[in-house]
Order: sequence, then C-alpha cells, then structure tokens
Amino acid sequence: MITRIDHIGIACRDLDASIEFYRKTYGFEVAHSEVNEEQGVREAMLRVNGTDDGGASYLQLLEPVRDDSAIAKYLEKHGEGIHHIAFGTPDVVATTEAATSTGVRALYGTPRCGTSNSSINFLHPKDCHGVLTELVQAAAPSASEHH
Ligand code: V0V
Ligand code: CO
Repeated sequence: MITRIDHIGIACRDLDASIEFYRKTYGFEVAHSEVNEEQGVREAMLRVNGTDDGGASYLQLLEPVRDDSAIAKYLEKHGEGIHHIAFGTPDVVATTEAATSTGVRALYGTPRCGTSNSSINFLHPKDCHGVLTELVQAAAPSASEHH
C-alpha cells in the first residue's frame, strides 16, 4: 500500500549550490542531511509539507561522492534534474512484492538503508515507463523520540 509521496530525488553537481537555489527561490531549509556511503551520495532533505514523523514530503537533493555511483552516472548521461520519485509505504517489503508480482523488477532482493534509517527499494525505470521509482518505509520512531 502506498500512502504518499515521500520525496522527489534531484541529481545535482554541487549540493551546496542547489540548497542555496531552493532556499533563495522558495525559502526551503534543510531538514536533514547525511552521507550514504552505500548509495554513494551526499544528500539534503528539504521538507515541503508535513511534520518529521514519517508523514512529510521532501525534495531530496543528491550529489555524488563516488564516480561509480548511480548519481554520478546519471549526471554524466543526463545532467542535473529529476532522478527519481519515492512513494511512502508502511511496509516496503509488501509493497515491493505487490509491484514485482505484476512483472516489474525490483533492484534489491531485500530493502537497503535510506535516509534517516528508512528502508528502501527501487523499481527499474525501464519497467516503470521511464521513471526510477523508490519505495520507502520510514524508520520506526525510537523510544528517545517519543514525546
Ligand atoms: C537510468 N535510466 C533512468 C534512470 N537511470 N531512467 C529514468 N530515471 C533514471 N534515474 C535509464 C537509462 O537512461 C538507460 O536507458 C537505462 O535506464 C540504463 O541506465 P544506465 O545509465 O546504463 O544505468 P544503470 O543500468 O547502470 O543504472 C540504472 C539504475 C541505477 C536505475 C539500475 O541508477 C540504480 O541502481 N539506481 C538505484 C540506486 C540509486 O539510484 N541511488 C541514488 C539515490 P536506455 O539508455 O537504455 O534507454 S539514493 C536514495 O534515493 C536514498 C539514499 C534515499 O532516498 O534514502
Ligand atoms: Co531517494
């Protein structure tokens, strides 16, 4: 089950320059940033709406940290721009299985670690009419985050 758009992933050559563009043009601020070594990205999440409880929508600005990363390859072929759409789901495994049962390829056999400890998988763009599609399940809130 998909319940929302979690984020739009945007490939950029210079993360700080893109952050500054979104700040000065729209007033977006960085809600979270991190380096994901496995994915080869330095990224910033700009919250568009909602609250930081797994229900918000973001722009995800992505700068490559390795030449062999997916984002580096994308920038080389296509330049800067929209890289993927990410749908939010309460159960990434079930939602991935629902998609693969229709014949769409998932990129990973089991979910990998995404932003803020989320669990993510991707559906192949060639099976999704040209759209690289991410499925994301937010991390369960930890005890220390209860109010
Ligand atoms: C490639 N293609 C795309 C595409 N990337 N089409 C639409 N959107 C994209 N982003 C097309 C490309 O034009 C080719 O079409 C074909 O797919 C094969 O592309 P390629 O350049 O040869 O690239 P591959 O096959 O080496 O890699 C493509 C995939 C790769 C999608 C398999 O990018 C990948 O593994 N992506 C998943 C991981 C990822 O994207 N990580 C960065 C975000 P033609 O020319 O054959 O027609 S990390 C993230 O979002 C995180 C951490 C998070 O949200 O928490
Ligand atoms: Co993403």
